[in-house]
Amino acid sequence: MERSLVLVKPDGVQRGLIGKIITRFEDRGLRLIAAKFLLVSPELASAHYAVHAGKSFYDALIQFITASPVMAMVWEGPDAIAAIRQTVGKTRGTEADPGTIRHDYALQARYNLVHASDSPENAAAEIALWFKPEELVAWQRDTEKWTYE
Ligand code: FUP
Repeated sequence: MERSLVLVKPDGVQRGLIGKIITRFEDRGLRLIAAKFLLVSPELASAHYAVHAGKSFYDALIQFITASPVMAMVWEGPDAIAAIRQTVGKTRGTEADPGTIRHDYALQARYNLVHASDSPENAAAEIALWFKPEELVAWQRDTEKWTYE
């Protein structure tokens, strides 16, 4: 079982896509175990995007992620990291496969709607950055026994 930090970024919130994006993950059979709606501080933004510090797009990315609220979530399931990144699609909407969130709703890299953890190690670090342990809810969807073994 894996966990992933998923953010509906400011463009997704402003465009009213929170529900549609959550539905993609619910439909996939994944389990939502934490959620919060917040305005991201510059400190949280720079910690979250530390790996991109110094890159040409970094300053614009920090400005973007702090400009308007985000919906932060943790989703859980078997191979959740790969499954979620597959559903999200490649960074640029014009390169993302049809049927992915970024293909269906996005065009460019910065305005790509969703963040999703890219490895178990990064997921653990990101979840610890965004959520307290007690904010993660242990539960099971009754449909899971008909979705995966
Ligand atoms: P992804 O894993 O697909 O979210 O993308 P990356 O980790 O490569 O990049 C993180 C974020 O940086 C992207 F979601 C958007 C932003 N970015 C840009 O703004 N410009 C770029 O050229 C590349 C990434």
